[in-house]
Amino acid sequence: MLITFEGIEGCGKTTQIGLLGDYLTGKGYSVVKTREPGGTGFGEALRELLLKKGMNVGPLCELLVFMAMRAQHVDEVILPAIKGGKIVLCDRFTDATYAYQGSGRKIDTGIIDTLNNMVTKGIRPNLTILLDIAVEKGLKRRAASSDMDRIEGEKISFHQKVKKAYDSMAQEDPKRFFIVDANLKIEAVHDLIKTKVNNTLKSYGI
Ligand code: T5A
Repeated sequence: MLITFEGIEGCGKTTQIGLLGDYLTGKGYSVVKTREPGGTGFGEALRELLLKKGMNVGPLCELLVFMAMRAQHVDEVILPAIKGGKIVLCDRFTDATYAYQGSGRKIDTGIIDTLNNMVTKGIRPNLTILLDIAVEKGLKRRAASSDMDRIEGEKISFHQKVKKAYDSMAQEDPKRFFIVDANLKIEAVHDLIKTKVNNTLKSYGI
């Protein structure tokens, strides 16, 4: 079972993955919490370089590095965990590439499709939680917690394109996407996610 968390900067993914992970573990499930970019030793090391403020990284280079990291992440962490019957909670996955590199950097979707299919080996999220919040509000929250990185520091128009892409993907695939109002209090967001995840697990007989 693969559950991914997506949304713009500062939408609260990390907070909610932490809460959901604790909740599911408390219920006796075996849970793996992971993230992209990162999730492996190699990926976490590259994450730092890739997001470093001031680093000159072109769109194609950025895309290929994200994909290289995803290939390692799928092989080393995600596939083995799924095969082992675990619930994988992943902070960003394939949708982030369509939103950021596709919509934000204007890279052709066909190229992203091909690379995503190659590196994921056909793995698709069973459920994607999209935390929905206005760009300005997300960035404000993000800026209040720590320094902004290279991508977070992009212009507001970039982040608006990213949000628009997430909204379209969720509209096109309402079965997989669950949109949550991320303006609500942390506990209220958690409650909505908990209910949805419980129903999803039930529907899979887990
Ligand atoms: N990326 C990634 C791509 O471009 N392409 C790709 O293919 C992939 C996989 C790193 C970057 O990588 C890019 C996108 C990103 O720019 P990241 O790991 O998601 O991605 O970045 P992080 O810095 O870890 O995450 P964010 O900063 O965006 O934050 P989160 O995880 O969404 O939010 P969180 O939980 O850390 O919360 C932020 C602040 O808000 C508060 C929290 O306490 C915290 O202070 N908060 C709330 N406050 C009020 N009400 C609520 N409901 C709140 N929820 C959280």
